[in-house]
Amino acid sequence: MQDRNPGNGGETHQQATGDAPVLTTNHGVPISDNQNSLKSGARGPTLLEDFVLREKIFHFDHERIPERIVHARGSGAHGVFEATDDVSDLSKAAVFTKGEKTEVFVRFSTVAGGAGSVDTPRDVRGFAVKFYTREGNWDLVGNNIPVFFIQDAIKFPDLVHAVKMEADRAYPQAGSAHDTFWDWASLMPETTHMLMWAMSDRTLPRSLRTMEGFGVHTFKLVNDGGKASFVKFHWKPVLGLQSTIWDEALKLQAADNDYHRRDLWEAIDSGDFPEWELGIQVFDEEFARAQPYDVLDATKLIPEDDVPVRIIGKLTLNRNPDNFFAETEQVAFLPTNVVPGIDFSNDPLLQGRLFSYLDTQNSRLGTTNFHQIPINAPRCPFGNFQRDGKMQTHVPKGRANYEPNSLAEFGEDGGPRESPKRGFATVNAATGDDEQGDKLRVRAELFADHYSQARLFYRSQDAHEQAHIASSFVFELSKVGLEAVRPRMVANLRNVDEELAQRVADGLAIDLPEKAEAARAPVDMAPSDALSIHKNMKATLKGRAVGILIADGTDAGDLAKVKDAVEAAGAKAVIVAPKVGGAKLSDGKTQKADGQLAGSPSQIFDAVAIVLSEEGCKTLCREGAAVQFAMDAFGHLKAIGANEAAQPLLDKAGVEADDGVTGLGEDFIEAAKHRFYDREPKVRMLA
Ligand code: HDE
Repeated sequence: MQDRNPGNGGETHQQATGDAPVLTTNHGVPISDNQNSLKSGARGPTLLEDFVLREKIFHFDHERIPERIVHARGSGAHGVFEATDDVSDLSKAAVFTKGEKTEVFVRFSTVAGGAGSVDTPRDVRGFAVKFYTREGNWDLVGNNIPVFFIQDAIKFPDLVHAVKMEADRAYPQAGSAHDTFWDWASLMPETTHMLMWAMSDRTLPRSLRTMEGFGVHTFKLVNDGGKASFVKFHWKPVLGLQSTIWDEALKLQAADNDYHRRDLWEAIDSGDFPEWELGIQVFDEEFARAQPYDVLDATKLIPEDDVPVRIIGKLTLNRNPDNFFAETEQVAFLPTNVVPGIDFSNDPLLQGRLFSYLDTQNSRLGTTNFHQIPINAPRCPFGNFQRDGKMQTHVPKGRANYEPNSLAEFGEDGGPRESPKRGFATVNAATGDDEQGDKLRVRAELFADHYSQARLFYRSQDAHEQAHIASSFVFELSKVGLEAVRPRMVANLRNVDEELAQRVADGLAIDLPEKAEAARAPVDMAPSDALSIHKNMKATLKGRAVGILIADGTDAGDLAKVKDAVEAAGAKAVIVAPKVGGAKLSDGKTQKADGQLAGSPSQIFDAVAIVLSEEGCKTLCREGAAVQFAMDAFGHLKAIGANEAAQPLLDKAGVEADDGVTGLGEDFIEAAKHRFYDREPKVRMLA
């Protein structure tokens, strides 16, 4: 008989792990050896009869399920939603009862990349919330941008095919800067408004915790009396808005593929729970009819200046998933999941979504019973006469699998019954979107205005944001190989803003093309501060991270002072040193590092402090990663606090004096709450 691997398997293993439960097969048979397959002789063939081996490999071979066709890359978290205002005059939904707490699961995502792609491409972010309400699940499946690329669901497959990696070459991954996307977008003027958002820093969020969320479509709220109002949903991050800039986002891709996933996980893990306020914009038919846009058109928003956002609740994410696959991967969001008190509008994009999401879960999760998977199952009691199907886990008792039945009269369980009083009833009140007419493949008249709100968005940005938008168009269109696409896109932009079009044309070094003919002449709308990131940032260090670069000889007192001040202001202080084991400080003690310099570049921080001795600075001036650390912090418009001895490193990195370059005192803590956009023309040519 051959020996087992010494120290592994069998009784010795069980003894070594104390009270650990016995490893079994999927069918409960105890396993004696999890290290060696069954062979005919030590050097002989493996035997087919080894059911332990076969089951293990069989299961492993099928571990992957099809990834989402869009939004494949995502990160999730559990939390709670608390209703904070009384809106019973607007909606009868229990989830909105003041004081009501509802369990939620949220999944954030990028759109274009595969499940393994990076967290920080220029891309729209998904913001999907499943509310497990006591009247069933409500899924608000939104994005971090309040409008969308297209107006009608029939164009969705074209959009997705155009933006994802090109069909023959399978690149680029997770990016829109390529031929097929811009070929298609430049032929589709209705994309223009969304393109303005996509080319802004909205698609480069600093953290999932510092971005807004939007339900996008117009929905309806319905009160107890059956009265319906139109509504748009908004998520406002308590930390305020915060975005990176393009060069930083590019470098983040190299520094940390999982930048957003890690940030979300670590924030929750450390008890720094991410929070958003839920807001609503409510309006009626009369308002809707008076606007120069159609409220059923998902390429249009409702300016907050016209209909202010009313805050009605708070979302807190307070628990990381126990298992990524079981929860974040298997969660199935359905825009069809509404509850009594919330209803759809006739937005033709929303109407298409109502089919797509249910359908896709069957191919993704492989069964119509996906609602039984724990992350998808309602937390309230649920039951009906749907039966059987693949992976059925419920065991319904009795004969009642049809309705009506009179089995209860014979002492049997007759099963559940419909409830006209409590049940969901589609709202039938006139709300301005329930028109009917001939069967036509058309769009409503105002849908033809593709430029007014794109103009509104551009003109609502500050000068720095406008420069970023123009530069993003230049960057993306410069990646396009089909040259005719560039002037075609600029021709559309002339309808948005002549100055923007000229900047993009100059950036591409092309002549300004003829203006594209607009299907409907754009109108001027009053600029809105709510559309700008810069006007909605908060001067705070809460939720942010400050990197503190040290080396051998760093003054222990100086380091302690800056670290304490950063932490007192609510930020995470992350010590970076050339060696992860730490640096020897002036007091002879070793200070451990949280990150090694080469793996902790300054782009992963919101601000940096550099605390060096003269000797330490001399050494770091010969270390490219240290010079780059300071150079990138400066280039990414961040605050840099440094002591005098660190000056040679700043000089070598080309750091110039400005309001964002400070000593290590209070002035640094103040500066670290900001980005220094005025610095940008010094460090890069923008369009
Ligand atoms: Fe989606 N979308 N979508 N979408 N979408 C999916 O559903 C679809 C649209 C959004 O974290 C898919 O379960 C169509 C708008 C998010 O699991 C799929 C149309 C908005 C997520 C699908 C749209 C979204 C998805 C892929 C045009 C913002 C990720 C896997 C009619 C309001 C949810 C899945 C998660 C996912 C279809 C347009 C947001 C294929 C047909 C507009 C956040 O069903």
